Amino acid sequence: MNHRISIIGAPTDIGAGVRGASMGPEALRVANIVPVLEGHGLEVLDRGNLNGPANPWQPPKDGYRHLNEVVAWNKAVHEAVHAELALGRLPILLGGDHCLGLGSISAVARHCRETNKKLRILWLDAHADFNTNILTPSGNLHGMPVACLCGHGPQELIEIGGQVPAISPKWIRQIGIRSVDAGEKRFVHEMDLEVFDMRYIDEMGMRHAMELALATLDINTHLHVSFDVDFLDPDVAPGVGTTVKGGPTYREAQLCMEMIADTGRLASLDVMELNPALDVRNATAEVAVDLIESLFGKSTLMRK
Ligand code: 5AB
Ligand code: MN
Ligand code: MN
Ligand code: MN
Repeated sequence: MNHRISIIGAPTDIGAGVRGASMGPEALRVANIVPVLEGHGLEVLDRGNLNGPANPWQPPKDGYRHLNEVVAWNKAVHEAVHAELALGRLPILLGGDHCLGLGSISAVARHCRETNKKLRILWLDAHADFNTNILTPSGNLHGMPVACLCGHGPQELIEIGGQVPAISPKWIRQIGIRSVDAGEKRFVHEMDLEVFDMRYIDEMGMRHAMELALATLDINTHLHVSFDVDFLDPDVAPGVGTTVKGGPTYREAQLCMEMIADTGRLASLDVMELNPALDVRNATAEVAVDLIESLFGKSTLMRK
């Protein structure tokens, strides 16, 4: 794995339905994300925070809330993530709400085109984030980034990566899903997304789900993880705007991260949707940092 890490903060809640994810980057810094990674021998550069428009808190127009502002933030994220990849570094995007997954992953996809790499995306989330302006119950763009990446969304957003669609649905594996809207569900099936939902994890276990999600990676694969903190059960991670009961436990989430680390292929990461305004003494930020530590190779005594 690349040992040169760049932290990029994107302090906005522009795509969310609840305010507060804009404070996520700072809470993760307060929870010691930089020294914890340095403790594993990684070289960490904190690039500070990106800038973008304020949240005007308006109702949706044509099925989208804050589309212009979401485009501006995603352009900034796209350029920042792409610049770190071009320098041969491993970007960690600290959100910010999950609409920014579009900017981040479109940058990763562009880098993979430029360097002839295969891309595999793990989407760790309670939600599929596969809505469109027709299907969405809310108009919130944090519920739409996966659809946008696959080419279904407003032109000015889907073309940010320079190629439409930015990715193929075949490159994605979704894990931990347990809240999908009715129309969104039909669309997920229509596009044939590979989803390891909570029912699958209950029946087959996290280990089996991750074995399949990580199958067929090879030396030429760029592995991107988009970690929505609401992936976790609200008992361990209350500090998110859209909690959904029945998520992975702390141990299941650790195993998920450890199995990703074992592949040695992790090349970029998003840590999204942490909402310090809803957290309890920064506990969710600390859990997120714990899990990120495992993702970067913290191991128990059994492995070296
Ligand atoms: B998140 C919902 N499906 O579209 C919608 O937190 C929730 O980035 C989306 O996964 C949650 O508004 C978006 C009801
Ligand atoms: Mn999400
Ligand atoms: Mn979510
Ligand atoms: Mn959320």
